[in-house]
Amino acid sequence: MGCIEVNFDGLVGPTHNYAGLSRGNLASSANRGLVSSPRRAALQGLAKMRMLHERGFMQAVLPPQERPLVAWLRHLGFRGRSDAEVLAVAAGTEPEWLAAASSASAMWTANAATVTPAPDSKDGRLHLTPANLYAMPHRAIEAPFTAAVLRRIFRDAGRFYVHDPLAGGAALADEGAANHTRLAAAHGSPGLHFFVYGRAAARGSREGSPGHFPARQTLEASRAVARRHGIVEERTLYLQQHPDAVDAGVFHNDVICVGHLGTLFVHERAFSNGEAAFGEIKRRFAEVAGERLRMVCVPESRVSLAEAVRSYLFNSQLLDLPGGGCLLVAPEECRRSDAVRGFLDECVADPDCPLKEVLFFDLRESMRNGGGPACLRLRVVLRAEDLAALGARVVVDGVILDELEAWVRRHYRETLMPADLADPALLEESRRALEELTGILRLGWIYAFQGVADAKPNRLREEAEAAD
Ligand code: SUG
Repeated sequence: MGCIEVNFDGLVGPTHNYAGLSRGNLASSANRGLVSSPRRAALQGLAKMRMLHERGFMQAVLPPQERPLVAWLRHLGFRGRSDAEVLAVAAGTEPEWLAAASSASAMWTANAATVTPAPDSKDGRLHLTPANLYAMPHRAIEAPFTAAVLRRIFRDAGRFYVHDPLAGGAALADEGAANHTRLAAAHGSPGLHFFVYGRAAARGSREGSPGHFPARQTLEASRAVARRHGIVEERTLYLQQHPDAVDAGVFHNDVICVGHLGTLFVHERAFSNGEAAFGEIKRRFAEVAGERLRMVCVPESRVSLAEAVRSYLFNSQLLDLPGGGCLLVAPEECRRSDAVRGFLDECVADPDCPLKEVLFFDLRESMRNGGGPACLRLRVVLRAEDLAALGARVVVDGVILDELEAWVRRHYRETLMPADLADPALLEESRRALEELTGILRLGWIYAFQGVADAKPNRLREEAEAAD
């Protein structure tokens, strides 16, 4: 099957800010209350998209969500005659809910969904499960809109199947592609899907779980996603995150591991039972793909777990180079770390290492919330003919990137402080920006403020709470 990989990057929203909402995400906690720059954040993201597009990679974009999500604040009982009054009431009584309702966290599209390409599903369609992001309220409210927007884009039911987010509460907490890796000989060949979870809900107890920080993804959620996507059992593998890694700030597996086709770049302390886990990945990959996995395993002695989290080395993108081998798209912070830089220099100089080139990107605005290059993109492997079936203008070229850049410059604030979240002018500006964006991306009306019910916090979330 002739398939290509498309990276869907999240467009940073106009309310990008530092609210310290994610316990266990060290950057989010450390940068709480800092002044953010929504404009710079969005332009940094677009610069990454432009560079990869110009290098010949297929690049697409997903729109920001509506924030502050006034419909959710009303759902939580904050009342007012106008939306501005609702913001004022929330800000004056429980400002943490206003912060949660204002987060631009949907920019990290690696958490938008888990994706199973057509060659791996029993019915031959591309399957997507929007992540319920159950672990954190400011992220859990993303799920309904994510499902709605994915359904707009992947609307051809003969080719694509966008499932509902998993219901069932904490036992089925799902963080999407950030905890899933597909390894394959080629994009169109059958892949090995390895899912990484933080805790097994059925065991109930704390067995193998981190002691300090929350483990977000459950084994049960990963299994449910694999089952509903129709991946044959022989091509799945479930591994547990090392509890020390979670406690060191690895809140998603993509903070410590990245895989692409036949290459895996990983820290030695990523998984419980490290050696056995690596052996299992290699053995299973060889069975599925019929070739050897190229694994680059970074030892603690070269880059410590703490340095890996500080630099976000593994939250890099791996992309195919035309001459063979991989391009690593890494955060700028890696260049500044002697240990990381030294390791990467050696890799690139070694003819046996699959990493052939490294590009560093300044994504500081997103990084301060714990989001590196890999967090910002959702990989979707499509058949060439699927591209024409996409239901919006989301695959970017130079023209669209220019339009999006001008749009950001027209609408986004240079700076934002947590106290600004209650400013009714910010709400108006954000809505004006999103209204215009639906036109640029030809999405049609999709936001709750445009009267679209699907985008509102819906009954799925209430079902989940009831089941808890
Ligand atoms: O869920 N940060 C996000 C970062 C997500 C990164 N994604 C991947 N690793 N794939 C999170 O912790 C912080 C928001 C704040 O504190 O204002 C936040 O939501």
